[in-house]
Amino acid sequence: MTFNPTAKKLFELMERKKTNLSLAADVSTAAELFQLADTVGPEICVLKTHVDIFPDFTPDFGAKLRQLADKHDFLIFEDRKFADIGNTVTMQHEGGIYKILEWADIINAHVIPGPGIVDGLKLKGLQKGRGLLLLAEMSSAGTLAKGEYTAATAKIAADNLDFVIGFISNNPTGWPEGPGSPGLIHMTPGVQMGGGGDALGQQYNSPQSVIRERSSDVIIVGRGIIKAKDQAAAAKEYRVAGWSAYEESLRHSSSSTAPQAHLLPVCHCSL
Ligand code: 5BU
Repeated sequence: MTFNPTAKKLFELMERKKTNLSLAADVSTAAELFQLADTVGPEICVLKTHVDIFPDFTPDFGAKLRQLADKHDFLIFEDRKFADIGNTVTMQHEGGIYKILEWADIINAHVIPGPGIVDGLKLKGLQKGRGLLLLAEMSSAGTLAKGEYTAATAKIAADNLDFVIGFISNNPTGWPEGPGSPGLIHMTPGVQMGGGGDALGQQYNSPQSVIRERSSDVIIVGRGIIKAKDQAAAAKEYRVAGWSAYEESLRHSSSSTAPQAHLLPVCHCSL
């Protein structure tokens, strides 16, 4: 069970808004990002950013995004994928021009350097109540994050339940040693209604498959929404698909003996 305030906030807002949709807001400018966040904000639990893609980034980026997060009740997840030694990631998290620590509720990290990366991010993140997702699997073809690597990631998470809130995963139900400690959340990118992929190795599964068959908790959708003619309508469609699959999972699981990772968060961890 995670003992992290950001995890608690997330579980509560998912239930309040009836959404397990995260938007991957990979648009061309920060101006477009703010517009998009305002449009789809009511449908999402988490807005996922790549802050380093915006040519019009300014120091008030974080404050503007936080205003939108408060207005629409969502969390901000900077998909920075930290991957260095603890000392370096501490500086990357807090410093530079982006100052991610100031505005991102959730960050993520590869565990390729070993557990020191978690200690490094925790150094400033814990006191601010931030949460960390570990990259246990990826959605791209040929990913090396699998098998023993995934199992080792779950172990690092289990050793850091004050700060780690869950995983980026692809198929937690297929993990040989189970989907990690109870109460940790699984977020899964590579989601589009029709499945398929792109020309650069991205692989898509439907919301139903990700939540029901693969036992994830949160669908992360980018181009499925961004490229739609009507982004608000597309976001609503993904929210409804994701949430109804989640509810089906809850119903199914209460009538089976198999515990599922994503049932436990919703039972309000004792924080
Ligand atoms: P898409 O447009 O839905 O394909 O966008 C997917 C987003 O999720 C994009 O921001 C990626 O950087 C991110 N992503 C991913 O696609 N696969 C992964 O394994 C991880 C992140 Br981790």
